[in-house]
Amino acid sequence: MDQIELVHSGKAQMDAPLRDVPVSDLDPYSTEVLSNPYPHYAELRRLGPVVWMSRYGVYALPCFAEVKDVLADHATFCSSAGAGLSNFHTEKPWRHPSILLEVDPPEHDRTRQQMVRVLNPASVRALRPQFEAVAEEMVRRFVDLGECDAVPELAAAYPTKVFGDAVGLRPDGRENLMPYGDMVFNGFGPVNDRFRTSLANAAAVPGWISDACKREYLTEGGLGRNLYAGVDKGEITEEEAALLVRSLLSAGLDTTVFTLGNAIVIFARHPRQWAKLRDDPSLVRNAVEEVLRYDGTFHSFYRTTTRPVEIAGVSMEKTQKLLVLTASANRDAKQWPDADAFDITRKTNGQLGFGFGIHACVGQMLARLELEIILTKLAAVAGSLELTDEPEQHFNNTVRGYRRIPIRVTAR
Ligand code: OVV
Repeated sequence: MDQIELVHSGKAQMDAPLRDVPVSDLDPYSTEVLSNPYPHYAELRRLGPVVWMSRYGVYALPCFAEVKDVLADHATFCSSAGAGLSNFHTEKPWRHPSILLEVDPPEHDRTRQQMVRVLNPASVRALRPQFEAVAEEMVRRFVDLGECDAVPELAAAYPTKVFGDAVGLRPDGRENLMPYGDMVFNGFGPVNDRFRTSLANAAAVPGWISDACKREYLTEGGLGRNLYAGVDKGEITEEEAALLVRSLLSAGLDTTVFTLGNAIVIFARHPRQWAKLRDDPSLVRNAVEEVLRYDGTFHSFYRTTTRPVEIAGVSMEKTQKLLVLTASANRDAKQWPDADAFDITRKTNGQLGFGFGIHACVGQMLARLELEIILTKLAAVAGSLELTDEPEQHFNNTVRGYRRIPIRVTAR
């Protein structure tokens, strides 16, 4: 506990208890690192599987094996102290903690079960016809435009429409969702200017979100309203149902928006891979996994030790925050041959873009469906994808994506 008090204060003596552990003063949240984190991840992996991050008083895990081991052991490496840098046992969370992400078993199993009741293979399968119909029209329009910004025209427009409809949100007000996601994902990092600005610039957003989570706001038959069936069965409270809807709204939109944008940029930069996908659309599912491995959206989160423990020979105390670098693990050459190459035909099994273990993305089937449908339609309708200018990154402490993607698309 007392060690964690120091975590946010960045005191220099935090490296005092350490011996024989590689140390890095890298700031993973600096604009420079976020611009292109991969060389920095490579340097962390070179230092070792456990690296003391002296600025934040946390151990970083940049390698595949240790990331997977830690995520597999939720009893030793818990989520209830928060999935971000802040320790909920010693610092006041900026919002009510997620009752899905930021809890441990047995509480977690109960809420996860409620989420799976509404979000499961059958319910996701049922969404496909509607998702395809919207994609058909949107992708055709996008290709007809010839030259445009792919973010508003496709990457942001598609999930906002289909995911918003699936949850059962009203059409108006959906512009609040991306700024909210921005706060949530910045909130997993330090209280830096980036986080403060995302809160300050959108003061009305959390209020809109909390209204949108209420039973009476949500359309009958949508995922959100379906969560309230658990209340009627006496399995959760009305407040818990609202918080589960909030989880959908927090984690479900900007992640898919950014991943779609990332996919478009990656394929524009790898025309041979794009040609391969157009020639063989059966590669689309693996292409989605490779996008998530190669330049995925969710880059990192935290776990907290529940007891003294050793990882790869490094001993640590109880209540130690661990920076779990899934995006670095996805580039670890010990796991992935030619890890820095984007190859939609490679074996992608085990990529960690959706996490791993009991907290692995509960919406991953829905995300995959959106990505698969858009890439399939695009491969059928579009010829070449060509960036007409450098895409502009959207900087966030935890998720990686673009806010502008100037592109020229030819028809097939
Ligand atoms: C995985 C994730 C990201 C952001 C928010 C949440 C979950 C949540 O449950 O609120």
